[in-house]
Amino acid sequence: MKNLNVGLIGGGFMGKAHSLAYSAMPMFFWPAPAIPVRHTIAEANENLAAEAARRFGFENSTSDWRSIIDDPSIDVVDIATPNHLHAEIAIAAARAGKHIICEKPLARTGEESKAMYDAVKDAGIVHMVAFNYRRTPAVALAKKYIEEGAIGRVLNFRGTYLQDWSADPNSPLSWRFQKKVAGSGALGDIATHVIDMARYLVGEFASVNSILSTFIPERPLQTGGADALGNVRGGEGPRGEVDVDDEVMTMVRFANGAVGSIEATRNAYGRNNFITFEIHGTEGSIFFNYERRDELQVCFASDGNDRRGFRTVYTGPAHPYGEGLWPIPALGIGYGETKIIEAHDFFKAIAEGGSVSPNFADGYQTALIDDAIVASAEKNAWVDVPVVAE
Ligand code: NAI
Ligand code: SOE
Repeated sequence: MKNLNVGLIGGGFMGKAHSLAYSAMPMFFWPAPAIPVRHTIAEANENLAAEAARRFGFENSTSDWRSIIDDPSIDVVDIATPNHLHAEIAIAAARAGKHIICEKPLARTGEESKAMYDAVKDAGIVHMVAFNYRRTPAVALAKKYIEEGAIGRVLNFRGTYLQDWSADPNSPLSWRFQKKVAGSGALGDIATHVIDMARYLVGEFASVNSILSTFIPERPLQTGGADALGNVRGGEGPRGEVDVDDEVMTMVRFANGAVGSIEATRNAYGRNNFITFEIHGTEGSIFFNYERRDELQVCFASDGNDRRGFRTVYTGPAHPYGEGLWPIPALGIGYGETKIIEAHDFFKAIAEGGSVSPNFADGYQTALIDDAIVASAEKNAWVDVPVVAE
């Protein structure tokens, strides 16, 4: 069992989640495919970096992410910065031969994502984009049922990602509301998670017909670079322009003939991490809600007429990733577990010399879907989605 040295860039929300995953992965999955060593963490300045190293258990800290790229003892580069830095860091890391896990969205646009995908292909390293929600055991169970034909041919996918952390116009103008940093708003930030699950569960998108809206056009300027996710109100201070979408709605035609819809907003009072999908097939239906993520609701047409209806399967040892997680169903799957599973699958691919999904090809394909959604909203028309050539 090898030790693999990790250089983590960004010590905010995702820095915390990934550090937790590196420390806990061998505790859950034993024997571990490899042991992640928390070698170096980079932050925006020396103080933040030193604090992050202490807090997240890293041996070294730096305010210059390039020193991670230049360090020959680092095996894995983990990109957990705001979106505008993903491409530059990933391309440099690929050229240095590092394995890379990059947070979602892969980048701000399809063009940036393509450059990243080309770089990792040329380098022949293991690459992953961190769409972790597909690794919720109940979501992977839905995939298993679909692949086994339990709900027949998929006809319809109806997905949502609803949050309310930015519904208050006084929540600050974090980097998530700035196009030059984020690329897009609810689209890249949260709709992409549902797009990833739709591709995983149903298949490739053929075309989209979309609406993008910006309901809160300005917000109070925020101090500090990390996103407070609405937890700090801006009050009466100076305000700046929001130049990204607040809300996205899109209809989808899938290449296999299924149809669907996806909605995402961070302004839905009362919704927190309301990631849902309902999938209808010729032989049954599946419903998932991340706010009740231990559960998968299923209804099979083969059930007798007098007992047909949704029933709840609680995920546990009999289900995907069950061998590594908790010994009894419904003990509680959390956000952390999705990141621990993600780390496991990434390190397994490195240890075995294989590949893992979702990878940069998936991140690039998702960015092409995002670009098509933006073009569709601008044209007020259906737009075809190009497919990444592998
Ligand atoms: P955050 O704002 O909490 O943290 C970002 C950190 O990066 C900050 O601490 C900031 O100081 C640091 N940073 C900025 N410039 C840097 C530089 N040049 N060098 C080193 N560090 C630098 O942001 P958060 O929420 O952690 O988001 C980071 C990425 O993760 C984004 O791409 C976001 O879309 C993604 N994300 C993914 C989630 C998921 O469920 N997969 C959840 C939350 C975020
Ligand atoms: C904010 O909307 C956010 O942190 C997103 O950036 C993540 O991707 C999502 O999983 C949780 O919410």
